[in-house]
Amino acid sequence: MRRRRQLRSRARRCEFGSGIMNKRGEIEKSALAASVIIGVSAAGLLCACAQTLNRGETQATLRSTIAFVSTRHDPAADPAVNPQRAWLAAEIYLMNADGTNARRLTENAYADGFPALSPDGTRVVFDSNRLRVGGEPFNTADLFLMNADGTGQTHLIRGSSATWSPDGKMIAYHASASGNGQPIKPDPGAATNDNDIFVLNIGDFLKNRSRPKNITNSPDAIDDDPDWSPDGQKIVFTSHAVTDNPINSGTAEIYVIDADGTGKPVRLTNNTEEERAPAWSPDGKRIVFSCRRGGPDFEICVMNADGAGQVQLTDNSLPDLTASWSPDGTKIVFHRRVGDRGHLQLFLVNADGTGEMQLTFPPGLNAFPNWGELRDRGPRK
Ligand SMILES: [Ca+2]
Ligand SMILES: [Ca+2]
Ligand SMILES: [Ca+2]
Ligand SMILES: [Ca+2]
Repeated sequence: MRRRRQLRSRARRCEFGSGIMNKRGEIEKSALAASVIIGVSAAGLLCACAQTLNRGETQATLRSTIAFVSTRHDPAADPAVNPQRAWLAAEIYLMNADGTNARRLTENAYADGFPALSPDGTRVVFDSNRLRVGGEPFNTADLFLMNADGTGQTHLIRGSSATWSPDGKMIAYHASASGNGQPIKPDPGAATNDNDIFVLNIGDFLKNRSRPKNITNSPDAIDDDPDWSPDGQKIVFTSHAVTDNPINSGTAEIYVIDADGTGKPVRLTNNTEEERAPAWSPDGKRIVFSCRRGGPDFEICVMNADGAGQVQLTDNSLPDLTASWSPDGTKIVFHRRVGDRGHLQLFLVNADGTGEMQLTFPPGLNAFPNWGELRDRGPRK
C-alpha cells in the first residue's frame, strides 16, 4: 500500500502526462522560473516525469491513462445498424487522459470489454466472449489477463467486470455461483440469475489453479459490479432481487462487504431506483455510481462512502454509465449514448459536477472507461 501511494503521488503530477512530456522544455523553463521566485526546492515538485528524464534514468513512472473499448479502427461497425457486429469489432484501447495517443491492445473477431489497469500499471484484466460455445448467449464472458502492451493474453476464469485489489494480487468480479447461469439481459457484462461476487488470487490461480472465493453467497439476490476499496478492506457492489425486472431493477441498491467475505453486507442506498457500477474515489472517501434518477435513463451520482450526501452530477435524457475516477480524484470519466441508437462516447466531468466535456469523437463505440495509471519507463539517454 505504501509503495502504491508513493507511485500514485508521483503519477499525480503527471496527469495528462503526454502533454507534459511534449512540453518538457516549457516545464524546465517553468521550473527555472519557479526556482528563481520561490527557491530551488520548488522546482523538483513541478513534475516528477521531467525530473526522472532529466536524470536520464529508466526509473518507472506511472502515467495517468484511460483504458476503454472502441471500434474506431472499423468505421463499418455501426451499433445503430447491427449491435452484435459492432460489439464483435470492439477492442481494448489505452489512451492518454486528454484523449490523445489512443492505441489498440487487442485484435480479434470477438467482443472484448471492461478493461481494468492493474495498480502497478503493468497489466490489464478484461472480459471477452472468445470462449463462448454454441448455444450460449452472445454476451457470455470470461476474464482474461494481458500485459499493458496487449501481449501475453491469458485466460483466467468465467466471469465479468473485474476490479483489482490495491496490492495487485487479487481481482474481484461477478459470476454465476453455479457456473451454469446465463446472462439475464443482452448488455455486455450482464449478470446471471445466480450471480455472486468472487475474489481470486491471480498468482495462486495461475500457479496452482486455486479456486476463487464466493464472498456474497446470496441465492435470493443478483450481485454484480464489484469495486475494491483503495485501502484494500472493502468491496462495493450492487445487489437486487432475483425476482426483479432485469431491465429496470427497482430493488437494486449499493452495498459494501469486507473483502475477505466476513461480516454482512452493509447497504448504502435505500430507494426505488436502480443503481449500477459503483466506484471508489482514490482517497476512499466517496463513491461514484450510475443512478436512475428523474427518468428512465441513468445519471452519474456521487455519495460519501457511508451513503450520505448524494449528489447528481448529470441531468439529461441519455444513459450515463460506467463512471471511473481520475487517479488524482478531481475528475470522472463515463460513457454516454449519443446520436443514433447504441453509439457511445466518453465524457469527462469534474467531481463537483462542473466542466462536463466530451472526450472521444470517433463514431461507433467508445465505452467502458477505466481510469488508471500505466507504468512507463521513459526513454534512456
Ligand atoms: Ca475484439
Ligand atoms: Ca447471488
Ligand atoms: Ca436503489
Ligand atoms: Ca442521463
